[in-house]
Amino acid sequence: MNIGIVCYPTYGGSGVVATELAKGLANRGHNLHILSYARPARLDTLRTDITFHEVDLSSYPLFEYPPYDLALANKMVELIEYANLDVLHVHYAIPHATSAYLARQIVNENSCKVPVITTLHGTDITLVGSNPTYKKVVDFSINQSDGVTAVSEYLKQETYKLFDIKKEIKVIPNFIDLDRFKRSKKEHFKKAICPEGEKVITHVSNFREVKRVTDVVEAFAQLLKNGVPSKLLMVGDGPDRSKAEQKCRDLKVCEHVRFLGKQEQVEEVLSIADLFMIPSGSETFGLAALEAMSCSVPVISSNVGGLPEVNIDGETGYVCELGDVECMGRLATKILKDEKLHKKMSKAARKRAELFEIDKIVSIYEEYYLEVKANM
Ligand code: GMT
Repeated sequence: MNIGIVCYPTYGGSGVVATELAKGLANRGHNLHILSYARPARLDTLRTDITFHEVDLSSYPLFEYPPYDLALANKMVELIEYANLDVLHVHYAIPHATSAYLARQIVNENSCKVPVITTLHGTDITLVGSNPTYKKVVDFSINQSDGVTAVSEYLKQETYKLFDIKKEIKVIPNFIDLDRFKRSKKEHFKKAICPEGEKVITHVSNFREVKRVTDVVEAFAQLLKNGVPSKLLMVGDGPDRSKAEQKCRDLKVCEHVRFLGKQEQVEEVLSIADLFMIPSGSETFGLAALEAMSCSVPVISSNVGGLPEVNIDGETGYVCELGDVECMGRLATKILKDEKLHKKMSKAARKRAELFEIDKIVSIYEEYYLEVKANM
């Protein structure tokens, strides 16, 4: 098939899922076209079966805000017509699903019938989309898609709750490359960070408010107080980084915490981790948790959104009430003080990650494309 994928080019979340899906589909023999305003971070190798199309925003003095959605729709029309697309798959409802609707209206006049599939990832629904500023447009655009998928059961239910959706939403979870995200030997790195054999706790995110990075530091401080010699590695960067740094100073744990900034090879850091913390206030799936689990790292998460669908309480780690840092610190201590329990949870984490293996999930998307196309 000739498949168009529209996404944000971001380092994490939906941008990563969309780009990895494109690579997975190309590996299965399809021709992929990716549309975005910049080259996606994960589209890092030159391949003949994936073409990147940059959506160009020409500025004009009248436009205080250049209309990206229109430029995108125009690019979609070109692709549908000239690349002979079989499927147009947009990731994130705003504004991608809306631009796709417009593009399809334009090409329908030339009777090109290309199915539009929208994948909902999270904040497009839970935070931004339900805002009255966009709600009616999002409602309409989702209903106009020929196929709609969500990355977790939670997101599916939340979408039905927040919007007036008449379409059946299919849950297709996020996925993981088990060969890339596996534990590898990084003894020299571990020794440099933990010269006394301390435990390693990690957190990976874009440090947005919703990630509650200060909760990570609070739970970690508790772990130290409970007598577990450990180091905290904070990977990523974003608006709340200075709040997290301040929290370290307030709790006097700075010497045990390292802020590593954005890292391309997260799996290397995860390879020396003993525990992963993700205390988010909203998380439709939690790809970062899945990446950790794939590297055999047990997870302590909050109980919000899709996190409990990924991290199974008492099996692959523990799930605590949102904001309950005492619970997070206490259960982190429990895992790290009990070698047998840690080993059992590490194994279970990897085993659970295997259920989300990339090839399995990519073929579900492939079948879904064919099903939607056949029903048109
Ligand atoms: O979490 C982020 O800040 C990025 C965000 C996005 O929109 O790209 O990620 C969302 O999509 C990911 C991929 O499906 C999910 O794993 C994340 O849980 C989800 N983030 C939120 O719901 C906050």
